Amino acid sequence: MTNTLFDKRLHALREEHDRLLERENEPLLPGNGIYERYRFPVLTRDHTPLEWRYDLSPERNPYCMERFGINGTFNAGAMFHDGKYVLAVRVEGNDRKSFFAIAESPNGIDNFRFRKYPVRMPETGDPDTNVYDMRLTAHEDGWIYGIFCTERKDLTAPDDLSAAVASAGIARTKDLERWERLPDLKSPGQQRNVVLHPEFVDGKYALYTRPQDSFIDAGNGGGIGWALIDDITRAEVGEQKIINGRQYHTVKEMKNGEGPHPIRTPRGWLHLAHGVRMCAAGLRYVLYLYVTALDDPTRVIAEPAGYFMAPLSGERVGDVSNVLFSNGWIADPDGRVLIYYASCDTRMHVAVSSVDRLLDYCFNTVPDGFRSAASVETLCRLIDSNEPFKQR
Ligand code: M1P
Repeated sequence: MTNTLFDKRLHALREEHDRLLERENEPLLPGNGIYERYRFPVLTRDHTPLEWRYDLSPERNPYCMERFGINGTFNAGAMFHDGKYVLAVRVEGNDRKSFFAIAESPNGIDNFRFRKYPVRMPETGDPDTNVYDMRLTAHEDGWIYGIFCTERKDLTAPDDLSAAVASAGIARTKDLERWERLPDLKSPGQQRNVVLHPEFVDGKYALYTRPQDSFIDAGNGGGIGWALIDDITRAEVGEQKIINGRQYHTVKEMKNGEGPHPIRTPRGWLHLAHGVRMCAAGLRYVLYLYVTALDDPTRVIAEPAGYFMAPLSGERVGDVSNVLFSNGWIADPDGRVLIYYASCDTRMHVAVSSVDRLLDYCFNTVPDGFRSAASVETLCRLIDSNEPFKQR
């Protein structure tokens, strides 16, 4: 017997899904000159394949209803691989569990499609409760590494059902399909936002870390740390140096964390990070840039004041409001930079810039003066220097 309801619904779902996946994206002009945001999110939960969400048998699913709900697609690692722009997306189900799935696009700005299956990430002897926020690094050792947060129940607080422990999971692959799980990073405290530097430093692997006192709180120290690792197959943080700290009355007063691995440029390592501050509405996550020296990736040589990107308009609404987060960007050989950022732990967007523009921004934006009067002086200097050009 035919099931008209089922057929009608499936037809409508397929049409809508195809339309969404094929929709062309467009830059929002004129923008701020530093980067161009694009009009449409590049990935939402509606982009996930219908085969993931629906049982397509009219007998088993006569109402054609969702059987596996997807809550969000966000915080994606990124790289160019095999001729495609690839995102290692944090997909979160309605059950709150996150997992990774690879989505690919021919141009990096639209037409992203998920591979047939999500990533089957091997577990360690101590199974992860939740995994998320993978940073991809094509390391000079020849492997592609995925470093991500693995979260488990805090067994020292059995009665506190929200007490958790965050550590860095480490996996590697050659094809983004088959993953070899390595032991988790051993660290004196909790860790999130751990990122592998793409080159050896003094013959060692180098990690950007984010030591934290508890699951949410960065604690008293905090900041973006740096640790050298002898053996990535048994990675252990020994000495940890804070290279980009938190600071009172800045966008990173509460905490910060490295985004994707930095891009090597002629003027230094270009870093993208997130900064968090507290306000009446709760935590506010924004993105900022800084540059470190080529001969010493731990030495900051430029850091513009304030944020580079903050949530705007529709980006402000989502599961965890007031959040921009980025753990993926791609630098094309011609200098174009695609910045993949997530809004409100819900969806993925792209903004486009170039290495030249981002360096211009970093070296020519005045650093934070830490006082209102210093900001006013910066502004007045700009107004004065604009005097001769007012009629242009
Ligand atoms: O909810 C905002 C972000 O919170 C965490 O980031 P951080 O460790 O810097 O506080 C992460 O859980 C991240 O996934 C999330 O987007």
